[in-house]
Amino acid sequence: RPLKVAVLGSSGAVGSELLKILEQRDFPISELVLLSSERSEGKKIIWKDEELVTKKTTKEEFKNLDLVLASAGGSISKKWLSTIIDQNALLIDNSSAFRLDKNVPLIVPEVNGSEVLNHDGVIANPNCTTILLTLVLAPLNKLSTIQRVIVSTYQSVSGAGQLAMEELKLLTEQYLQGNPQKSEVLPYSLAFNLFLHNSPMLSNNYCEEEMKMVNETRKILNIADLKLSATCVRVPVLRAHSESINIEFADEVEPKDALEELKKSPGIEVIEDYKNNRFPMPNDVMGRDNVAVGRLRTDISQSHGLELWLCGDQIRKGAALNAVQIAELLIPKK
Ligand code: 11C
Repeated sequence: RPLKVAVLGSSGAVGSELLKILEQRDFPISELVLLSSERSEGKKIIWKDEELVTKKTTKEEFKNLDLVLASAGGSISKKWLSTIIDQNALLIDNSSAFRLDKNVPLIVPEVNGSEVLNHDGVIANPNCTTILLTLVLAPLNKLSTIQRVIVSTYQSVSGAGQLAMEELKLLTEQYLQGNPQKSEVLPYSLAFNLFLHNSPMLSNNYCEEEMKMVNETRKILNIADLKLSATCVRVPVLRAHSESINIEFADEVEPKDALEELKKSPGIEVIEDYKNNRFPMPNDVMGRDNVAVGRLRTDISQSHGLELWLCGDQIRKGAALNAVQIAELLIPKK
């Protein structure tokens, strides 16, 4: 039967994409409830030719819901969790609040979709950089066991939300007009600039985002002691993340074998043209579902090493699409 679904955080960058994807994929919905903060209440949104209005999130609005897709931040998800569970509804949560909890599956459908049923009312959607990374690591791990991963990210501004996207456009215009730029959403202006990821710094001198990549990748791949080190960088790109990935395997993995494996893996496409020096770019994947990989080459600095590059739309596969794909795993196939 079609489900009564709520989108919590419906006016944000991920929330808006969730609505688009639910429509595009014809997700079976009997009623869609758009929940938002008080600030964004009353916003009119056209969904499937119908005008819906965002409502302030109150207990009342959760009545008889089957599914809540949340993208309003961890504290909001935590606040409403017991209400959602009381309704016997399922929460698919895009925040980091529950990701490492033992009884909360952390799912990338193409990688560990089989774990989706092991939940007590909450399923977590991983961090965007982690989703893109694990999508590529999982098939390669079949060729030879992964020993160590070094990853550097080039993260778009969409990961910091809708307002940060608007700020990048504004500050770029101001830069071009020769005006001083003052950033209010992000700590520094990203216009013609980049900086190390703006998440809180931890005691080991990795930032939160970098440690999310470590801990979440271990959980999704089910390799508790996977050696992984990440450096996360924010770049002036609107909505697609890129990653440079160095993998050390137990045995030699030929780039052509890795490429063949990735070509047949769902959600991945290869863009690799050495003659013309043409490899994935953020613009190739913007607004698209597939993650693009390329530039596979043997690491000349060590044995059993492989280098590769990927780009994936942060708002789609990095967030909203992955969440909807998780929900689709739970509905009977047509
Ligand atoms: C970014 N990955 O690009 C972040 C945003 O834990 O879901 C999402 C943070 C998260 O800044």
